[in-house]
Amino acid sequence: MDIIHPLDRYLRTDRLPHIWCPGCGIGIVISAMLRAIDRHISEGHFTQDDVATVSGIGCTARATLYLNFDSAHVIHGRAIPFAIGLKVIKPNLKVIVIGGDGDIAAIGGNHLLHSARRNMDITVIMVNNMVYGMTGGQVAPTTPMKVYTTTTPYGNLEYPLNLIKLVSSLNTNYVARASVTHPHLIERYIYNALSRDGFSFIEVISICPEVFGRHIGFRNPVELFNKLKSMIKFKAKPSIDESDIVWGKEIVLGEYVNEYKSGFIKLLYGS
Ligand SMILES: Cc1ncc(C[n+]2csc(CCOP(=O)(O)OP(=O)(O)O)c2C)c(N)n1
Repeated sequence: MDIIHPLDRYLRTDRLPHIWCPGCGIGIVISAMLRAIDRHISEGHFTQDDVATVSGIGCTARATLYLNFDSAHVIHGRAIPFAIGLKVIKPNLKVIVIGGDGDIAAIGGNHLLHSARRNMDITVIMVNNMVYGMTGGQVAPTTPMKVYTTTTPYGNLEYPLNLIKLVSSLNTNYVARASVTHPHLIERYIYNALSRDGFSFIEVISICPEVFGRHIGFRNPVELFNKLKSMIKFKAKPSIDESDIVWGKEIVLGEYVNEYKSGFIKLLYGS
């Protein structure tokens, strides 16, 4: 007998099994995202047909292939411009971009800046596993200092981008950081992001056991998960000054920006 999960209606189950490695954090993010969307749908705020998801290339970006919404899987780094075009032409859609830290903050970093600056009415979920996962664990702009990656064999010498600080400095309505170690926060922040106009950004700290954890000595996903969990600290009102990520030190979760200014679409079409 087939077992039907209540969230199956939001998945293209015929596309399963997925490509993600055992212990990967992406599945935790996707299920939390679906629970957040499901809550909005059951509360009558929008319907499944009102949701569109857009992604570029990468392990995280692969999600749109499995999600049962109108979806676009576009080229690496260009999910945000595609999402903006979609939102401008179909302003009633809830447009969600999901991607890795490489997709969103490296090759796609310029688009992130300018969509945030415009307070463009889209939600960006960036799954930060601190490396380029799909291509084998190369250094990313988010890799913490001193960490070994396949392209930094003597440890990363570059100071990482702090996306919370960066996006918060722009004209955005919502900036939050969650972690796969605390899925209820991912769900809550995605729900909150989808409850407002303007630009919303959620960084989800994740684990890549295969090409991040294994390379720095974690022998299995649980060890890496527990290490991350030991670093996580939730704050109801976090300060941007405490949002830097240093591997081995506290990583502060919370809602850093939580505002309800008019978004770009209202300026464009009037209210
Ligand atoms: C224009 C272009 N440059 C580079 C690549 C190779 N590439 C594919 S995925 C990827 C990065 C993946 O890392 P991330 O976006 O962090 O996602 P993850 O796989 O870790 O979820 C790169 C560099 C590509 N597909 N297209």
